[in-house]
Amino acid sequence: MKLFAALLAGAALLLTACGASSEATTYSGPAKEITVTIANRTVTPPPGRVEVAKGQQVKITVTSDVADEAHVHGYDKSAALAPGAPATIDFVADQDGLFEVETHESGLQLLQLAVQD
Ligand SMILES: [Cu+2]
Repeated sequence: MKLFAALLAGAALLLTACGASSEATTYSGPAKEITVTIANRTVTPPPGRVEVAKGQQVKITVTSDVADEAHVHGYDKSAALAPGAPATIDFVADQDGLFEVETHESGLQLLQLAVQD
């Protein structure tokens, strides 16, 4: 019984600590969903800057008409692209800065991710 009470107290402490630290830093808005299509080496929408809040979840969905690899620089996240099949790179933008998103086989720039506090 004593052990059980100690475990409960420990769990309560952990919960308190967790709540306190996440309040200051966690972005609570919706995920940023970005959709890019590549056909005949043309990127749609045309490559541009996409603004994201630091801490925001980002989902980049890429569909290419040829096999390729999409890559988010800085975060170093990538996804293999099969012809005509959408692939999603899903991550939390926890570092600020300007990051290129590109394809490796075709060498196209898809967008620039601008992550700001
Ligand atoms: Cu790259």
